[in-house]
Amino acid sequence: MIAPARTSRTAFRQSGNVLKRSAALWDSSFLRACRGETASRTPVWLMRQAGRYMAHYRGHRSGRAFLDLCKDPAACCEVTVHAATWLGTDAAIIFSDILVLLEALGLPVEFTTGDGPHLPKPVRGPAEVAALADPAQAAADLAYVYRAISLTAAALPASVPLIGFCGAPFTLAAYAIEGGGSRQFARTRQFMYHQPAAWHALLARLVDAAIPYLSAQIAAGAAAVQIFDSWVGVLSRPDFSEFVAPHLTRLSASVPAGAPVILFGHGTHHLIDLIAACGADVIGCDQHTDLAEAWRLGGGPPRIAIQGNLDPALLLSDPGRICAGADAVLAAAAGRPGHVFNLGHGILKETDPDLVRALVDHVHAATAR
Ligand code: 1CP
Repeated sequence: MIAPARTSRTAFRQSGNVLKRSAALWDSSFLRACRGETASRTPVWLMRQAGRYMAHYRGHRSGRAFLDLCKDPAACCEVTVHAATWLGTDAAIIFSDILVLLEALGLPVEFTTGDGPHLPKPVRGPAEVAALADPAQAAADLAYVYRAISLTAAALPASVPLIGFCGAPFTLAAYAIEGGGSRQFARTRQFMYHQPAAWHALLARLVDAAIPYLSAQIAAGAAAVQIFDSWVGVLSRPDFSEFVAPHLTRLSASVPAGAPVILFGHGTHHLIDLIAACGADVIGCDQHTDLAEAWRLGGGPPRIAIQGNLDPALLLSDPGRICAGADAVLAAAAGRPGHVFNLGHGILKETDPDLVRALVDHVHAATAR
């Protein structure tokens, strides 16, 4: 069964922050597509568009810890604006990380060894859930994110919306329980099956913090929000419905009207209808998801908009292969209103930035209407 949309897309109100940035923003190709409306061309932005593949980013990052960069609003603004303007994307995503919310909730996060985060005080039972910081206080402690957003929203071109974000309850819980990244999420699922009360209490606490966190990002100037459920694809449909959907639904429903909600998951092609029923305006699809099928399962345009889904590994190839891959994504979208072009997951750090810029140009040229 398909749940009603969180709000009627056509009834999106021109809420505070949108008004601040005028009709150019409201009419931007990105926000039009999120509302399921036709746009002058298919909007494009790319997950991890400001990241390690870019020399400019590496320059800001060198000699400092990753989280120190996240806590420097001027540097976050600079990195975000540079990536969006250099690439010519139709939206920017604020430079930050989903794990800052866990840190604010009292779980220290370290980025010391190689690529992955490490959380030295993982959540293993009800005692650690009860010891988490007050959710409202945690959101208030993230003032550096709101400052970065207000600086960035003011610095971006008038027609380029800024996307705020947070981690989804499952993906945040997985980092909190595993104490870092994982392949199988065995501890997470053991926790879920054997300590269901503590599991639901943990996800409720994460949502209690994410609600004021996203609201404050929107108040600071974010025009849309993306909820990253990067790892929820490991769950079966029944487990998603039982252990995740009620929490994700409460989070999506709490986002102030006017700011579209993008729900992104990786490996979630078997969950698309269930994710759509959680109340997203836009479903972010990975490269293994059939876009036409995603639209059908989500209720079709204009009920749902779809974001995706070029394989990020294709950007390691050559211009001919990349353009052919982009054309295949556009053919699957078939000109439906409400397509936001993106990758199926984040840009890989080995990617040549010139090829990324060529991809953005190609999507624009191929879809000018
Ligand atoms: O060494 C470095 O410079 C750090 C690399 C890095 C970067 C550039 C990390 C560590 N995070 C980020 C930025 C980031 N993270 C952004 C903003 C930049 C942009 O998109 O342009 C965003 C939206 C995120 C969100 C994020 N962090 C997610 C969800 C997206 C996804 O990739 O699925 C996840 C899972 C994280 C955790 C995280 N942070 C960093 C890494 C390497 C990881 C993944 C670790 C793992 O595999 O478990």
